[in-house]
Amino acid sequence: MIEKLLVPDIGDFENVEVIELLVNEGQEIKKNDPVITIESDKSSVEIPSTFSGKIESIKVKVGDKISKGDLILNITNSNQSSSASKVIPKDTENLIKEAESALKKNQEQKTQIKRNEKTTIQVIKEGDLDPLETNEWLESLSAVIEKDGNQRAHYLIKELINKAYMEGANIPYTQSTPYINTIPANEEKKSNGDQNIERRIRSLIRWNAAAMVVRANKKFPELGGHIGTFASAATLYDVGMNHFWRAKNNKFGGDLVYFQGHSAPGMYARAFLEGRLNEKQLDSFRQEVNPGGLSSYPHPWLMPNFWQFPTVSMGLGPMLAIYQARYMKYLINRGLIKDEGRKVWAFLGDGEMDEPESLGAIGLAARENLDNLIFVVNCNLQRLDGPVRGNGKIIQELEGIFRGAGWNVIKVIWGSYWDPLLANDKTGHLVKTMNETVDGEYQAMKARDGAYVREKFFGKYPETKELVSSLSDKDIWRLNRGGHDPHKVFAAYDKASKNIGSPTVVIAKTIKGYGMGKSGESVNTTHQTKKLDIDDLMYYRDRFDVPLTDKQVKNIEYYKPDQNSTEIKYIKEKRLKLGGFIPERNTYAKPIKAPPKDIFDNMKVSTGSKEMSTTMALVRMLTNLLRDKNVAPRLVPIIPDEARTFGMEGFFQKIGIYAHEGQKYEPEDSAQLSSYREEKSGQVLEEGINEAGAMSSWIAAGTSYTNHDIEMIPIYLFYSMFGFQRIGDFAWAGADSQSRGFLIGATAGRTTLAGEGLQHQDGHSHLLASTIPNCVSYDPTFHYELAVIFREGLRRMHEKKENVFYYITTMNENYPHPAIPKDKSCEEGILKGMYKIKEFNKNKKTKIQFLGSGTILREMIAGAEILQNEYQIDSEIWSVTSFNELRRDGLEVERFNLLNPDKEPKKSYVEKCLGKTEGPILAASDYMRMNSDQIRPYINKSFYSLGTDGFGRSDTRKNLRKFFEVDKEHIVTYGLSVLAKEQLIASKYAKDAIKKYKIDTNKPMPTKL
Ligand SMILES: Cc1ncc(C[n+]2csc(CCOP(=O)(O)OP(=O)(O)O)c2C)c(N)n1
Ligand SMILES: [Mg+2]
Repeated sequence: MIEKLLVPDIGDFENVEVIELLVNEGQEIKKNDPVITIESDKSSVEIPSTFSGKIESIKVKVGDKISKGDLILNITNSNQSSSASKVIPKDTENLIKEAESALKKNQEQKTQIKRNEKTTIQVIKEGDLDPLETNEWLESLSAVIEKDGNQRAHYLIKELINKAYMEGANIPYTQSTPYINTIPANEEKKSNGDQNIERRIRSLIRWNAAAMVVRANKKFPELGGHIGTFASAATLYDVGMNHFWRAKNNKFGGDLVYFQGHSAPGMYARAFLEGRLNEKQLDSFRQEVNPGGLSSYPHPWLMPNFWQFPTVSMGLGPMLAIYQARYMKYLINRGLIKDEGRKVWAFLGDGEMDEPESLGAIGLAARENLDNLIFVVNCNLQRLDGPVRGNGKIIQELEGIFRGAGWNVIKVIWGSYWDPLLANDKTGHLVKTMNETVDGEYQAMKARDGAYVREKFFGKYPETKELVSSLSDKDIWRLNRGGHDPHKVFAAYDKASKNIGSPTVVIAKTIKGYGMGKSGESVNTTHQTKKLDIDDLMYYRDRFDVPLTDKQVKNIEYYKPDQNSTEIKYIKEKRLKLGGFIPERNTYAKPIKAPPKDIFDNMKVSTGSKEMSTTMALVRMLTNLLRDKNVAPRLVPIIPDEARTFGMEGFFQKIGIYAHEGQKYEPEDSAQLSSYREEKSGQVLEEGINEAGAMSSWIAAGTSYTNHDIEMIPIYLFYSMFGFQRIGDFAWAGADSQSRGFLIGATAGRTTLAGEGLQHQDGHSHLLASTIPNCVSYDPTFHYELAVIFREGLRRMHEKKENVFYYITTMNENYPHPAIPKDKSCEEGILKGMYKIKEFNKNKKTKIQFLGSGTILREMIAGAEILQNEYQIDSEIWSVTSFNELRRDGLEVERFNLLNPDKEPKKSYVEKCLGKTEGPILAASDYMRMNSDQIRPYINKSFYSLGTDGFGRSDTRKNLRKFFEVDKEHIVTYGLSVLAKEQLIASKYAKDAIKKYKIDTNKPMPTKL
């Protein structure tokens, strides 16, 4: 049966141009195969077939204008159902089934667990109006727990609270639980590790980490470093290293661990025992200029085989880890990697949690059920200057925030020595005291001694005083904090690793500078302590029983037991069992096969009179790339809620928006071609209004080649003003991580984005991009420039695996695009940063060189034409695709020449282009003058620049360009003025132009307006 394929609902557009026919008459196609591409003035979209079958006749041709309901083609319907194109990958199906059954099992188990014993903690009756009534309620609750289990009790309490709200009792219920461990002592999973050996190993790691910092600072006091942080976190790391974190190897993808930046000494000290680093390397801590030195903090750029994640700029680690975990699920759900139950662990400081970024994305982690994510917050109660929350309790505060966001919270506050005391706390006064004591007091207590704790803490109530009456001060001093107790930490990690359906945060209480004694334990200056005198070192040795003689301590010697010692054997065995060492950075990713040339070639022809923006050209190019079977699955388009701004809404239907739960609703625009389609295997990361999150996704995808051994091509499109300026520190971390991918600063340029005003108009992002050494940036004007640049980016990064990333600006100004110039060296010039695009040569008299970038190049071409026709001035026009790249080349050449004074000087690329040209040079871009001024030192001629220095403001493009003096009239006028100054023409021409174009010479500099 012959069916008619009509133009579907394409939204608000009519008379949209057909730009491509993707099928031929007689061809067999499947349902959903694209048949034509149409393009409005903003975006291009493919129209898919709604039938399968053989095409009988095509009723449209390229250039036709079509609207909803028009006939596209006739097709013999083969009646095949073709839902096959949208099947969920097999792995994903299995994953869902597994997760669902596990969830069910988990729930069932929970209902089965019945509390046999009554809680040991009783409610203190103070402030209770009717203790009898309270008791009745409590007994009822106990009976429910006894009979029907925890779930039922929880349900009833929830219902009671709901009812209270409905009755108007609008009292907020607290988000936090009592100040005790989340896991009761009797439910702790026990470690099978040998605690004695583990303690000895931990002590050696502690010692070597401290020794490394002290030795470096003894040699060069300026080097710095931290002892106190790792001292507080050693157990938290050690338990993970010995029992939980699985390394990447040929059988398993590996867990990913984000180490707290300034705990790095501890990681080096462990690697030393593992035999991965030697003494010489430890002695090169913070001395990285010569090869082999150890980075101050985790920096993959500087230690590319060791560190995986840069974390020391506080707040970035937590966000990067969240998006890493999300990206891992994305890869699984798209069927690109297997689900192996890998985890992402992130270690964070309690002070670090003050950073807005640290907590900024926790909602996403819960919303997306990231049960592959575990945060460990080391609550040593201190940051750099003093207490994190002297007047409050950071652990309780964090618990409330994370619980509120939907995380599984595990508090590890008290060590095992507290267990009997808590069990004996029949009156509840111990927990009451724990709840009432603020962090400032907790910190002060650990800076003193057992007698002080007895008086200040246990002395608060007669009941608590009594509780410790049989303990000596030494016993009281030994009462340990949860984060220093390997049993408690093990139980917490075990539970965290098994949690299903939500992310987990382990909030562990520790002591900053643990074991450092008077020199730095729990004192406000702990963070800064990097030198320990002999007495302190002796104390530290004794505190952790490090087998060093006094003489060895005086020499601050490292301690490494013999290869065959139980300790070294144990540490290696444990890591062997867990698949290898951590951290370690490597890659087994295969390069992506380059797409065929013709994908780009159709951008090298003229668009004729058809106008389009470079943003649109880019989207067209991506649409074409999505047809290449090698590249298509690897593209990761990332957009922070601006798809429609960039004309990318066609991607919603074509490749879907990633949504871990699929789409649970029929979208409002479901009848339309570009309707909003969310899908479990969706490809677009639609991040919402969240530039930091989008950038974190970009970094996760850009480092996929090492973290997941699969090369991916992230393309993050953003409003250029909300790029580097907004997320500069993330971009720096992305560079350090050796991310590969594209950043696209769309709607770029101070005068090109017209109406949006001061906060939106970017005139400096290229300068910000230039500060990142491995960022390659371009400001192309025409579609063929974009094609050449993008193709080279794919080649360098994803085929040749070069560790650079690309920043390309695209604009929203529509104009026709010429064909690529015939000159063979043009492509090379585009990539190097400049090439001659046009020459006005009619008059053969006076000449000027014009260098233009981005949209302002077009103003220059127009200005040059006026100069030739009205003033008989000739010119050569150079399209500068990257002042940044030109400067880099200039810098290198200049340095070479200075270092090789006896050799024939090399020529910079700028000099090669302009050295033999005639006339002065006038450069301009839609960016600050500093952008084009970058090449000034490499030119031996008079050089002038125009640019958009100053605050942007909303107006038409024409008015803005006039205001910033980069329109064609100003280019003509300034051109004449430059020639007059060079005494090549009389100054009256410039004066006449000023008059003719009504240029106000008294107007202040735009920077002052
Ligand atoms: C963005 C940023 N700001 C400031 C610093 C400097 N800094 C390094 S450590 C530190 C204190 C950290 O305290 P906390 O997070 O509690 O870690 P702890 O050492 O106590 O484990 C500060 C302010 C930094 N590294 N990054
Ligand atoms: Mg801290």
